[in-house]
Amino acid sequence: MAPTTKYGTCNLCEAMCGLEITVSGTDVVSIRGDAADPLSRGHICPKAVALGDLYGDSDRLRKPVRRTADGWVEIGWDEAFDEVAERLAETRKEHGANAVAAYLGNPNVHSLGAMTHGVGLFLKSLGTRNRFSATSVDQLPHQFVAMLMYGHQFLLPIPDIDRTEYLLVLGANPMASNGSLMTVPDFAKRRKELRDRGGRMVVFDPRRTETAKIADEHHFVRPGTDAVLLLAMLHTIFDEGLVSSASYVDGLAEVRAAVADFTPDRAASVTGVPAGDIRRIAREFATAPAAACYGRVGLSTQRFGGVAQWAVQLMNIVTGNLDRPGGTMLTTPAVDIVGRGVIGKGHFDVWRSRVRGLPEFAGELPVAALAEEISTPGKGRISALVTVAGNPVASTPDGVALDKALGELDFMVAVDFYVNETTRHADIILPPTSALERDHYDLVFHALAVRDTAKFSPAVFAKPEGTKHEWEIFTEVTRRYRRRVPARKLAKRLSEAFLMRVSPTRVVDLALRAGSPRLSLRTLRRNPHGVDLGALRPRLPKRLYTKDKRVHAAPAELLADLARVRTELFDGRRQDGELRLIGRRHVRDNNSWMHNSARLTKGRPRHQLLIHPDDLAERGLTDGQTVVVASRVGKVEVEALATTDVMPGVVSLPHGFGHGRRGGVRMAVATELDGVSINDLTDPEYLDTLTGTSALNGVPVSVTGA
Ligand SMILES: Nc1nc2c(c(=O)[nH]1)N[C@H]1C(S)=C(S)[C@@H](COP(=O)(O)OP(=O)(O)OC[C@H]3O[C@@H](n4cnc5c(=O)[nH]c(N)nc54)[C@H](O)[C@@H]3O)O[C@H]1N2
Ligand SMILES: Nc1nc2c(c(=O)[nH]1)N[C@H]1C(S)=C(S)[C@@H](COP(=O)(O)OP(=O)(O)OC[C@H]3O[C@@H](n4cnc5c(=O)[nH]c(N)nc54)[C@H](O)[C@@H]3O)O[C@H]1N2
Ligand code: SF4
Ligand SMILES: [Mo]
Repeated sequence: MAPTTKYGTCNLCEAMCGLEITVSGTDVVSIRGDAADPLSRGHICPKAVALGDLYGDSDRLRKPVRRTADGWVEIGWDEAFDEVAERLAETRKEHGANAVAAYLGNPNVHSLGAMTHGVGLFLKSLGTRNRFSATSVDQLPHQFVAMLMYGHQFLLPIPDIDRTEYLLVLGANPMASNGSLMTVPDFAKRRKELRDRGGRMVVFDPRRTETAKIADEHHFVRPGTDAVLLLAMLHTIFDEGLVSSASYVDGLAEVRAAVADFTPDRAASVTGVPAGDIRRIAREFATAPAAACYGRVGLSTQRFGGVAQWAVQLMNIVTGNLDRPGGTMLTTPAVDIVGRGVIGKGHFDVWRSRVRGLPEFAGELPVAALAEEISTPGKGRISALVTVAGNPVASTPDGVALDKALGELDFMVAVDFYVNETTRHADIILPPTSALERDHYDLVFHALAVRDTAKFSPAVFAKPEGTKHEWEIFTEVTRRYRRRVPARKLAKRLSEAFLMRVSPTRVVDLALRAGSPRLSLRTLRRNPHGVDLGALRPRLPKRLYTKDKRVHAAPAELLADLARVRTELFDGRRQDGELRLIGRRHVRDNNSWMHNSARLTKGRPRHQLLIHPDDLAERGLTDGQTVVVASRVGKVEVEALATTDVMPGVVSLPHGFGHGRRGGVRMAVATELDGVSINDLTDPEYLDTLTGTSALNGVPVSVTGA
């Protein structure tokens, strides 16, 4: 068949790269970057090509399967839908709505149908307070702080990287991740443009990362101490009279008082960063023509994630960089998920988890509580679980305990196309089509991008016979479930009846037509590379969702949490020989789930424990040997790799390895890969206790010979 060219969007990470895909019949011939995409400008990373591998993967499920004593058996969709609806409704009838729990993984936000019909329709029908997601092992502190300061959990200021003169990066590695809560395809090129216009990039990270290596300055910082580092920078900015903040900001006097004892000298002993550097960088940041402070996963998934993200916002606010070109800015997306109420403002601690009493945020409980909510008997116990695009056994703390807990469920259904560490426990798996087989519009990441654009990408391939899209799966399960649950128990929202009748693509069309600028699917279909809506523009104070339309710089919850920072970091003593575990990402890995592509996994192994040579020597260990890494909850054996790229006292393992260690995972390439799961070491009790976010970084561990 003659090859044809199609244009698409990669949905694997947040960068939304434009793709030029050559296809022949139902085969992918090649995948390249789309040079005409106004946001990604031709950039792709190696994972884009693996979208073709995912599409062709023979381990990828296309039909529903049931787990039986003799293994997995394919069943018909009708039978699968009925059984799932019946078992969920039955559990609700017998034990109440909260006995059915749901866990939503990261790919939900990358899938249009999962957003509209999964989150928007199915989940609401379940009416459970036992909702969990990857949010509490990721960006929860960002949303928590945005809710308190700006009045809406999704008013997340984005670094205006294309115009900044000073980019201060903490706990993020965009050279590997391609940016997060900062959709920034081609970080390397934008970094180069920053340098070419005379700007600087400064990175704080316990590892000399790929991003650190192309920075003007990189400083090691002890894991979990960034809050103190940033508060000391704020101290300096107040101290030296460098504050210049907008008129709509309240609470700066309280902030000033609160940071008074966070002196650079004190911070130096806590963080390992010299006081002179803290003062100098604070000064440079405050006096740059335009500067943006950005902190990501390394800051949010640590003991003081809430305070650290608050301090990031304050850095931008007190220096007048919030809402300024080249500072941090809000987006103006064509589909305004904030303005249209698709994502609510957020709420906190309206209910708590049953066993440990952890607070909900925006309707979700911390996933660190999931295993105990299943394993602890009593009224209100979770006995049925729905997972959608999630692999919590590999991706949330204490995978061993969760793995065991999943085995104790009465019923589990997974909407997923792989049998992996988590879904192997499901009674039924409902597999959706893969990315190249479905329409795509990015509802979430357009709202987090460094430039306003809009793009609709129709499915590259027609849906193969006998397969279902995610939204079709959710519509069918919801229909059959609602039939089995008394109507008075179900939410009666107009939107739900409406969603039962329309496709996600139609939803996008309607939303585009209601937006500003007024677009439509027709316009976007005519512009397959995407429409450029321009650089980010000032939106404040109008865009604020606080009742008084003012920025609240000093929320009481965050001020109060400083007591915990002081107790643990000022007064706490580091133990001799103690090591702190941090994670890492690589451009060829994607959380825990893209390891079945031989193209991505081949080459130099990247599963090892990174450790400083001095720390190895101190323990009488040698480079390359197998070591035992132990934490409060678990133990793994893995090869050590000596490197001065990690700071002394810090060790690093990548997230999402170890697929072959548990048995029952049906991913032929992935299970052959060496490595262990870092989350067999992370601790469900090691939290940012303010927000309930797991502290996956900075976990105390020991390393000994095997
Ligand atoms: N120690 C440590 N742990 C971490 C992290 C860390 O840095 N260190 N990072 C955390 C972060 S930031 C995140 S976001 C979480 C991720 O945590 P999860 O989202 O729970 O895990 P993933 O590994 O992303 O698994 C995604 C699952 O979705 C399935 N899937 C992929 N695409 C689709 C699709 O289109 N539809 C459906 N229905 N299923 C699909 C895959 O088969 C896989 O089962 O992990 C967190 N865990
Ligand atoms: N290739 C690839 N891209 C991805 C993903 C992937 O798995 N692979 N995952 C996607 C997802 S779900 C997300 S959320 C984003 C995450 O995007 P990023 O946040 O950019 O990702 P990480 O590489 O985890 O960067 C976190 C950095 O924090 C550092 N760190 C750890 N602890 C601390 C600390 O206490 N203080 C400081 N200052 N730094 C610390 C780590 O060394 C690491 O370099 O990436 C997305 N993009
Ligand atoms: S950076 Fe890579 S994985 Fe991310 S969207 Fe672009 S091509 Fe896809
Ligand atoms: Mo994430």
